[in-house]
Amino acid sequence: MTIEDFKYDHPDRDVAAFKRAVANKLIYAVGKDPVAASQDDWLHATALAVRDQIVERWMTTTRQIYAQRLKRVYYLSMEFLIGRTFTNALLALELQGTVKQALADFGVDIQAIAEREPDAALGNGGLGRLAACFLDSMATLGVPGIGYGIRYEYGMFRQRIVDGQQIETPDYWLTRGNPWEFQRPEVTYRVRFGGHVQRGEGGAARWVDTHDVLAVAYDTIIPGYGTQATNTLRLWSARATEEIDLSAFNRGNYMEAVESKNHSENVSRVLYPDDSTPSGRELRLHQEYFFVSASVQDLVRRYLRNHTNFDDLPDQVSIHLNDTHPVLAVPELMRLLIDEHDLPWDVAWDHTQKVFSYTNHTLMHEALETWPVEMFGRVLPRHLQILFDINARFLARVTQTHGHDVELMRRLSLIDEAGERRVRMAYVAVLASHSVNGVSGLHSELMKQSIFADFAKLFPQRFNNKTNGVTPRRWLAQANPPLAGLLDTRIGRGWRRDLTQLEVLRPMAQQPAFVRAFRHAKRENKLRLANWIDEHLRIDIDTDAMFDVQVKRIHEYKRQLLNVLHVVTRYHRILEAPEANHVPRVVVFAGKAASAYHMAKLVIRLINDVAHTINNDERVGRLLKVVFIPNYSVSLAEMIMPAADLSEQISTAGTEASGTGNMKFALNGALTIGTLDGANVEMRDNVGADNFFIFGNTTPQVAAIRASGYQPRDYYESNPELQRVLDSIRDGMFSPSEPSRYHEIFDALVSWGDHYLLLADYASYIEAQGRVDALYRDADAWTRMAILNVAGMGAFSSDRTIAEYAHQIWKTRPVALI
Ligand code: HBZ
Repeated sequence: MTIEDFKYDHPDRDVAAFKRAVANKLIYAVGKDPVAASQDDWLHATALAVRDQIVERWMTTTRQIYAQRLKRVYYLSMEFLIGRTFTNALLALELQGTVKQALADFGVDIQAIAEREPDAALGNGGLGRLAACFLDSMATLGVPGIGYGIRYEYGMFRQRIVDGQQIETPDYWLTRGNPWEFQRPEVTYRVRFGGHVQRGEGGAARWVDTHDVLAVAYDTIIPGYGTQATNTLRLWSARATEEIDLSAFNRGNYMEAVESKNHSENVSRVLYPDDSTPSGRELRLHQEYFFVSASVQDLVRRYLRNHTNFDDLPDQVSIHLNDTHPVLAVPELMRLLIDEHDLPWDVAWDHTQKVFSYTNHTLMHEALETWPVEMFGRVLPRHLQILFDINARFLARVTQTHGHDVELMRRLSLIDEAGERRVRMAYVAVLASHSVNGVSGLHSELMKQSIFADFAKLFPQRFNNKTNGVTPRRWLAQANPPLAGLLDTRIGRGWRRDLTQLEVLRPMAQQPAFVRAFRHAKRENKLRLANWIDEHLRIDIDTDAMFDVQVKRIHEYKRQLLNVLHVVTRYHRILEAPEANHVPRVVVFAGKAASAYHMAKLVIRLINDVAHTINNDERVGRLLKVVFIPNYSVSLAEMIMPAADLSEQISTAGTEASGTGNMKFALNGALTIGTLDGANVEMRDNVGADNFFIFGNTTPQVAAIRASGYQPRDYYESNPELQRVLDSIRDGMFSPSEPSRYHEIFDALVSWGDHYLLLADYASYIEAQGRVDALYRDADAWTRMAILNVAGMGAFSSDRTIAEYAHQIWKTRPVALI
């Protein structure tokens, strides 16, 4: 075969043209002879050919945003959990058919190469994935948005399960190159650390003797769906400055020179894998400042390209803070305006407040970021001064309006003075922003009553809610071809850009033919997952069984352990009455634990031990199987969620800010068993309470139980079934080689206070699971309810969320493209 053989024409013009494009890329960009090309080479070449089709749109969009002098949104986030790009790009361009055919002509299976693409796992969980859904929606709606973040070399760790336990290994996702990014060596900024501040003429601050790191931009194209509009995700990578090398080199210490170079490049090396407790490490503070400094320098430079002063800054720029991680952008913008551009303080502060907005993602006290003043001052001396100045002016104003209330000052201060002095990053974000939002109705209310109560009284108009959403392109069109295809034939293709169109499914729940077709689509997805589990985990599961799924980060508040208590309850019931009419279930878990989170890791081990015991117990057979899928990721979620019958959203009421997995499951036709927590509340309202399995104590009830002195032992002693379950875990039923392995879990629940109220919710949960079983026995009734769930999910598109941010917070107009 020769190279020319690979360029022969296909009767379809688009296919023929695309084949030529792929062959060209393979030969001239990848440098491979088609006869010798590996799957990875084909993927790379195809990705480059697809990318070419997006680039022109990208340039047009950028040019038009300039020409129309549109306000831009800069979405600052430490995490963008993008997953795979290839299939998503094909979807955006509606190119799947063409590319599939072109590759087939080369003897290449599109599915096989798509699965070779590594996930860009530059995030921990919901917060990072939300940022990725938002990028997709901003592009689709034509919102002129740029994402700014860090190009971590190592993303979220890879999880292996060895002897039932989580083992972390590094995820070097760039090994085979990344065809979706453009390196921009000319877009490089100096980011300074350390040193000290001198006072120059007239008291002007000079920040000197710093250690500097360079931030180099890498751009990824974010195509919109059904539009020409295309946005940018700009990620920063750290490079050593040349002078670091030279100074050490001149002293004749080559190794020292190289070492210090490595040291500065560590800044963008690795994503911190903690999703709730801030790490407190100095490198993390460096990461935060590194990426916001580069981003703010970049956006100021872009603004100054067509402005001679800062008067228009608030009309041209919005900076959004995805949680507090990027909040150093506040003192950084102040520093640039005051120290480098000589603006008076009050003008700079007024601009800052108009430009910034902030989203909070958690109420948990231990999750709120604070930095020791000592460390902060050492790493960022000038920024600490600026924060002290902001604080002093703020507290002086409060004194004017509220008198000298020392207790109020102590509560409002940006500096926590109890014990070691610390900077409260969330307070900086609230004070510097014109908008502070939570991520579900419940969460936004609780936010005003708890962590920000004093600020909500001072600035009531600042606080608002933006309920999260998910992109229907990735989470339905791409993840669930059987259901997407069914919807296309019955209601048209418009739901991809307007998810409220799902509403028309409501009456179709009464049409037997549609019910059958819907169930058939679910079945295909269950088969796909069952095959995967068989192939990768060697567990044989029954696709007629109910697929009961809980996939998310492992955390005590998310209560995977409550799910385990239910599984063990079923196990005992089966052993006790093997002939009874049990509803067969496959209970699926997946999720990562933070590497230092002992309890979460123990829960993973328990799940695996329980799975091992039950799956190998012949008395149980097909009635119950438990599967822990290792290394949960975006691409695994795309396979798991469409296969679920039942979605477990069982956090203690008042703890899960929103959840977004809950939305993805329901959108894919799973029923939810859940507490009245986060966005579950709004989902229930939208699909109807009759179509949602709610259980457990509500937020006010949880508060009341705690306030009256919760005694978990009372629940243990008064519920024999619960007692049997807990005793069997304590006594080694699932860890016979080490019977004491789970004593700690037993004690945490029964003796040490059961902080997340598992025992208080157990009976209600088991009762709700009984209602779930009863419904599953009636396949048509179940499917009708699933259809009504899909029909009610229109509001949970991230397009709706982003439209609200754009109108109410950012006040941006979409780009007009011809
Ligand atoms: O953000 C999650 C919330 O737990 C979830 O309820 C919500 O739906 C989602 C989107 O709003 N929060 C996170 O995922 N948080 C993190 O991943 C995180 C990462 C690094 C940190 C702290 C939190 O230092």
